[in-house]
Amino acid sequence: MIDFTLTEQQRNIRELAHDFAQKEIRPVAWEYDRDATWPEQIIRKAWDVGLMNSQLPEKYGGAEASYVDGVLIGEELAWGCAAIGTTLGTNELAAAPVLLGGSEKIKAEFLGMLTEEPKLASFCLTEPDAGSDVSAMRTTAVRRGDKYVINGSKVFISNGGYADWYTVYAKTDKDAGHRGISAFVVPRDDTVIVDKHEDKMGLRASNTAGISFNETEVPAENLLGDENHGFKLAMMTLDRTRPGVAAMATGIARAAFEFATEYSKQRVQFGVPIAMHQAIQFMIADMATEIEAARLLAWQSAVLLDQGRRNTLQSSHAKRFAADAAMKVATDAVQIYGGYGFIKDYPVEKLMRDAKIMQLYEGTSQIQRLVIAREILLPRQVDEPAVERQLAAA
Ligand code: COS
Repeated sequence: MIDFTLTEQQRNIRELAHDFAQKEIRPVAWEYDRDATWPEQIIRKAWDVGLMNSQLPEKYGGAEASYVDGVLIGEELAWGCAAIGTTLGTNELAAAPVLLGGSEKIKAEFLGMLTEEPKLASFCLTEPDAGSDVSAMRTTAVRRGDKYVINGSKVFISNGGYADWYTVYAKTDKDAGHRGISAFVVPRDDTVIVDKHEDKMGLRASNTAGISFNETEVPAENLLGDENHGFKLAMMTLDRTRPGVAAMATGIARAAFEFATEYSKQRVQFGVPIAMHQAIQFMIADMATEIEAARLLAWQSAVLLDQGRRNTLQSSHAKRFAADAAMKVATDAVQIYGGYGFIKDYPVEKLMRDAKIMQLYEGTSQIQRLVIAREILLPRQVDEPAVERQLAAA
């Protein structure tokens, strides 16, 4: 049987996230967007009520929330503000490879750090010359005795300027392509330099930094999984986090849709509210359908994860569709507002700018299509639980 009814516990989680978005995020979202304000107070409050790190296992201080819970939270927080939603969700992205490949000691130390205090962690994969093409990364990690020494620069790192530790991908074998990448957990120290805080088109209250590692030493035990298995760890991480991005995109789309629908009932042109014009009704109808479809794809990709099944295909379906839907819905919301949609006195231009990043981060819409095409034309046979066991045992 297929049943899309949420359980009472899921409804409660969604309500908690919605109330938080309504009371704590929405009132400051547009001001924080204008000034690119770091949402420090909101981080503390979200951490206090359990809206951060919720998916971490109980033994490391998390709430062991399901992936479905994660997408419910993600949609509501992004409905409040996608920049603040991203800020609150980034710990789960950084934590995923640690959960997949870290030893018990490493998990207890680094995941525990996030749940004991409102600390932040970042995921460092992208480099100036290695965006979609992960294998082109140049950061290196060289083994010296019982340590690895990391050198290189990462860009577009969410929360990078404020993180206490980083999941860092680096080449341990420069000539082996994707099979020469390893993942490490790297505490912040004096050798970790925040090069730059990006001034962005949208998602402005989120911190996006350039980070460089300069002879950064980490103990060999900070290697996640086996040496040279980092690429798979990154892909498995993205399978787990792209449903959350799809949910956030759905949240942006829903916010734009609600504003535009309300506006269409108030704005009078040709003697009637513009909602009476079929041209507007059709736009509103299409927006509503796109949002429903985006949400269901996000839920499906999360359900598979909760069932312990591989979701690469569904994760990319969800991320691609929801991101493109958010961009279209937010653009149409601006269209419904007409000229007013284009000015900052009205709420929807921010949503259009925020929607754009959904088509870019955690894999562009083109990369999602590449993954989808490969999964259809050349399906990979991966025994993922076995991969996870192997990683966990390493
Ligand atoms: N889970 C587990 N393993 C995976 C996997 C997944 N989802 N996807 C690929 N792999 C494995 C493959 O099975 C293959 O394994 P072998 O080495 O045993 O053959 C290996 O990884 C390489 O896969 P593939 O040939 O598909 O790699 P490509 O270099 O062609 O890259 C894309 C694949 C383009 C999909 C990948 O680089 C990607 O996702 N890029 C976007 C990165 C991104 O999202 N960046 C955003 C910043 S992170 S916030």
